[in-house]
Amino acid sequence: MDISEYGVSPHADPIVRDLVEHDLLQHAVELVAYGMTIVPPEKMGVDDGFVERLRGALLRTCEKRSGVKITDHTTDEPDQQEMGARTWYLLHEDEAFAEAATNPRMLALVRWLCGQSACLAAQTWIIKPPTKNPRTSVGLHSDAHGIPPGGGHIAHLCNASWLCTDYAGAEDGPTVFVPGSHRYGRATLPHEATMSMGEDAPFPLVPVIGKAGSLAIWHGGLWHGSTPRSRQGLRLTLVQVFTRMHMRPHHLWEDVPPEYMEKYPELERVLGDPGYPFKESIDNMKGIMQFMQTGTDPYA
Ligand SMILES: O=C(O)CCC(=O)C(=O)O
Ligand SMILES: [Fe+2]
Repeated sequence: MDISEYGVSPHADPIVRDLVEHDLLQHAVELVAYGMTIVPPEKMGVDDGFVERLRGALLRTCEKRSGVKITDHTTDEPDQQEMGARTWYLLHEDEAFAEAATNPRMLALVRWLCGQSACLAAQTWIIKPPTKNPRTSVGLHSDAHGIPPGGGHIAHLCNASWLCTDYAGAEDGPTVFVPGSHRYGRATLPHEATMSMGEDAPFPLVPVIGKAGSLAIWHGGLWHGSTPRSRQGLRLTLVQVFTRMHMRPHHLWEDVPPEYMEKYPELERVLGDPGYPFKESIDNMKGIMQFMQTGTDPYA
């Protein structure tokens, strides 16, 4: 018996059929059980050309925006700070970003997590040289910024990241996950964010291991961070955030008369000045940090 053939769940049926057709059922199960999965390139239907196009697009955009020229990503080691300032808002920069956002097998997994109405919310990159200062590694966090405790188990958003270089082991300084933490239903508290992710980590951690061209996809509420990189050259990743429709604003409030703003100062706050939406860079970090606090405190 194939339940999807009964046609009584018109939203779920096409997703289930896509997952079956593309041999993605193991990955769908891993997303439910662990909150994360890594799909190898051969199952994503991508060839070496795709990874090369995407890596080229990342390197060109990085050079255009930061002036940092990377001629050989396997040996060059530019300063991370210089490359890390204007990493967002990529779609218009290169067609490879549109290709990456619409891979049908990726979308089947995105829709499995976030439903048929899932929208692309953001694209950004990680270009990671060897770690000089371990404190600059990314601490444990959830990507579900702003979802307060009590937000439940459903994925309000997910992260669908294309690995653009091989992640072979700890030397690559990979993303690491706390499997099952998507069920905790809250972001990490400050002391959890700064916890060690080495041998003495208080949570069992699973690293991303996969070839370039793999997709690492996770439930937005899953706790993760990354460990220091020791390998020569750069780790390159295209990060994509997909959200459910309810995460989008109804209005952008672009036409509010300035005299209203002056007369009703509270408008600035209630119309939302949290730092979203933004373009290439986050220039309103203060607002975003406050917004992230709602991940652990519903009154923030
Ligand atoms: O792999 C990393 O360095 C961090 C990744 C991360 O936190 C993310 O993509 O949300
Ligand atoms: Fe993250």
